[in-house]
Amino acid sequence: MRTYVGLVLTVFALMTAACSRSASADQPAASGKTASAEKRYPLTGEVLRVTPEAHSLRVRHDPIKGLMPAMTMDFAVSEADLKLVKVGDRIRGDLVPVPDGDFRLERIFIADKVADDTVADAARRLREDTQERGRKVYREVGEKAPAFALYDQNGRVVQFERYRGKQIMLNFIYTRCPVATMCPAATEKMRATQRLAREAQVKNLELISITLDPAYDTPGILKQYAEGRNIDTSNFTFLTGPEPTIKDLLAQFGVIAEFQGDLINHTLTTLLINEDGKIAHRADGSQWEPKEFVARMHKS
Ligand SMILES: [Cu+2]
Repeated sequence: MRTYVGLVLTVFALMTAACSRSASADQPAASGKTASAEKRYPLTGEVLRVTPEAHSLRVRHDPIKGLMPAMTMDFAVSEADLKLVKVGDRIRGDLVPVPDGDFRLERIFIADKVADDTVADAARRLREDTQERGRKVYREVGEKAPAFALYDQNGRVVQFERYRGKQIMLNFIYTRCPVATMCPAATEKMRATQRLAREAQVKNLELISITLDPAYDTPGILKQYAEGRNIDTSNFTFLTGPEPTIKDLLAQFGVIAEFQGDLINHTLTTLLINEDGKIAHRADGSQWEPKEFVARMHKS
């Protein structure tokens, strides 16, 4: 445990240095922090029309408290959110007034009471578990991985239990990571592992990347990330969800992440979880090899 903490702190120090350098060179113009300073109204409604050319959604929305009654309106939306929704979907999102009197719709999720309850329930249980474990929150190799429920890149709920009987490769990334050797490289290695495992006849592998940045990485953003990299999502899933859940998972899996504006100084950890939900192997840092992980997987 002592060695582990030492290692993580060293890696973290290196990473902090690496990330700070890029922070000044590659500061994104639109900051999430700025965006959250705008007035936002929670909106729910049904999608009536999707117009990709105009980046616009027609939504019949429910009454918006303190702003307007129920009505049908066209909203400007991001490319990422356009990818997520289709006509007939119930959605929820943030309505943001823009200076010219129009409205933008941001952070769109598929609205599904059962899914949302499942996520909230799992979040509460994970929170309790994390608090109960206290200083022993970190899960060692050989221990069970913590259960969770999150949203995938299609906006659907994914429960950890669904992966029973599967081998899981799991890591944490964020889509805005500007450090080529960190998240972008990690995603490439996950993809390489996916391919190698298939060649090695590993039939029950699932790859999971959980975002470090749930405030920005909505299902639509994750979908855009996966599509933009041509990732085969048949067994490679990107997950997001409530911030406390992400924090609890980071603590339990021993990953350190700290915001610096829009950038996140973070460590990298890649885990292999076996068919019984136990942590079989972990690699800290970016130096792991896909073939090492594939060698540890059960072939069938
Ligand atoms: Cu990163």
